[in-house]
Amino acid sequence: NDNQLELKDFELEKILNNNTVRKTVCVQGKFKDKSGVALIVLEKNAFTEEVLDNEGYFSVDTELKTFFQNDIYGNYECFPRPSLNGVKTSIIYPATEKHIAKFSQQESHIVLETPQLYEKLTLPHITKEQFNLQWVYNILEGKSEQDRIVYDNKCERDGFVLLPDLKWDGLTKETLYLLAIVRRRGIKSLRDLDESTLPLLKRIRDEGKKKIYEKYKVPASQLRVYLHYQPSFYHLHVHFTYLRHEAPGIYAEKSHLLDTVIDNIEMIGDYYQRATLPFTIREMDNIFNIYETNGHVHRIKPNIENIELIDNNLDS
Ligand code: M7G
Repeated sequence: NDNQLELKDFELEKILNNNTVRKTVCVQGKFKDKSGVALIVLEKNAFTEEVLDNEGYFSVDTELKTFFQNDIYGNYECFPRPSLNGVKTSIIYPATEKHIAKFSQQESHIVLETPQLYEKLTLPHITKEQFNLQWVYNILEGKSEQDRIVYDNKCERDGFVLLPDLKWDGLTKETLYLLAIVRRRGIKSLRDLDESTLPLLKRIRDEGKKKIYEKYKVPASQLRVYLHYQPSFYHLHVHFTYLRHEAPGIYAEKSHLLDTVIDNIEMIGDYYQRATLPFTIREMDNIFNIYETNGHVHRIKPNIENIELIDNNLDS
């Protein structure tokens, strides 16, 4: 297949982000003889309970290279069977400037979005430019990832599709991560939720939890069910992650638990149209320029000491 992307054809240009705690790296480059920028995200897989048994790390095929041994303390590098060493790989091709910004390490800031600022600055921005939602429509219309769907409620008004997130292999319970994508179009984000969407939200919560228990045996009490604000994709979706898994994006400044959202709306029907919602923006995002121009946030200036450090490094 001519369109098949092969890693041997990838020409690395730049490391956008290297997270040594998460053991992930995002690199930018090109595929040989292809135009357009490609991003590749590599992530070392989590340990699963299966690979820790005798067939896995502690088997005759495992090689141990000694760094040092001192009294009762030993330090080694372990080379397990090659089949255990897969690296989770995501390729985005062709990638846009917005994808490059999304995956780059950069300064971020919190802004307080009042309803007025939402109308004046955020809404025009997300209406004008946002990530393409084609992948969402492909799922809803039965064109992609159909074999991954865990549950499909086809009700046009309050239905949704539940399936593994892009970031999850769909197998490793330890890193469980599913998405519920609503069927109804036009609900952009948390800001649009009100009394009229309560039945939909409750259905996602109740049926989502039930289906995840049936399929993965993770009880409802161990699921973290939440929405992001701002999301990357403005078609309403809800994240389901395993409480013990520190999934990316579960920070206080980005996540809103679905139970809290439902409760807020039950108390005050138009809560999310009246609330001030804090969210983070990063300096490479276009929306940063908009909030900066209007005086709501200021770019971090590189300070003199840092510049001297950079100069010194260049000399040596
Ligand atoms: P978000 O809150 O809009 O933005 O979540 P975030 O990426 O900043 O968290 C969108 C979610 O959709 C993320 O968890 C993505 O990993 C997931 N996602 C993105 N894409 C392009 C796909 C896809 O093609 N398939 C699936 N199954 N999930 C995706």
